[in-house]
Amino acid sequence: MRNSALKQPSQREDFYPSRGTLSSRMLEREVPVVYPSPDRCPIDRELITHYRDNGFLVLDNVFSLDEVTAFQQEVDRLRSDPQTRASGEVIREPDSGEVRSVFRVHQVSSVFRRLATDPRLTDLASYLLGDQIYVHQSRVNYKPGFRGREFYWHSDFETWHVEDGMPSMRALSMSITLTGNYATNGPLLLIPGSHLRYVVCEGETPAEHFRNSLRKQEYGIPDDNSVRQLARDNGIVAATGTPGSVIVFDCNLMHGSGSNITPYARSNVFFVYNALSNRVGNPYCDRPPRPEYLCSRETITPLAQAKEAEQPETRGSAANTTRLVTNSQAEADDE
Ligand SMILES: O=C(O)CCC(=O)C(=O)O
Repeated sequence: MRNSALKQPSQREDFYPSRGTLSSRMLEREVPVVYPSPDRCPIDRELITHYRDNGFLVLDNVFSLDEVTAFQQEVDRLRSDPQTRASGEVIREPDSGEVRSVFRVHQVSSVFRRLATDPRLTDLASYLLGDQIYVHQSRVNYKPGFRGREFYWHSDFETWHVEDGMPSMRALSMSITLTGNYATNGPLLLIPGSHLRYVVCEGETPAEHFRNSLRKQEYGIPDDNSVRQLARDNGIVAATGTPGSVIVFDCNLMHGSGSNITPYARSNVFFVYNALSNRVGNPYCDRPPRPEYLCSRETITPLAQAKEAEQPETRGSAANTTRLVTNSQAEADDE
């Protein structure tokens, strides 16, 4: 097992090379998915095993409808707030210009700052990562009805490693569903088990890649054969859920989502938790680091300290009900 401690850039070996002159191939993951933790396990151990083997979990009814209503109101406020819209930290739909993503919500919104430090999320994240944690990135993805565009297949870790300098796979995302995520309105699509393989991507990282990649990603995406192989081995699951559910997924899980042509907007808020020992270094590509709103580099606050600074208004158990999503269940959800 490799030591994932951050090395100085000059001595730093790149265990997950990608892009540049490399051709596409798959590397085996060599680091754990669930790290040893001295803390009490906040959910059933069966669910931890499911997460370890599949790379994701869907937890239902974590947040109440009243809480979700407050989160939705905050998304509406942020999307129409002139200061947020002018901040350069907002991504618009390529065609319609509608706001697609708002970044750094854990810093610009007190509602989402409290949510990012809510123990229902952070206890599980720090348990799985076996370390103190901090928010590497946060964003609301608002996929409007009718013309909400897709997010093409990718592993987040590939981008965070190459463009942000995240050394190892010791990070995860939690996506809180703010609307119904139905099989029909562009839910997250996940390839179970794909977190155990790293897909080397092709192509030189363009200058200021983030300006286009967040609207439509064309570099740092897997080749068709790799997706075909991963899907053939493990299938594809649609992570559906009622508002207030939490989708937890490993940083290297292959995922994406289709466009939304239904009248029903699909919106989710994402927090990416990284282990403190896995802080980012220099990017592994030959480009300057991405801006702070996409990757915490200068402002890293361990969440235990953030919690002391501001207590969440509500506390509760990790999840009221939980669900193991299998391929057959995803198919049943479609009906
Ligand atoms: O919101 C989605 O459907 C996908 C989001 C995603 O994959 C990402 O932001 O990395």
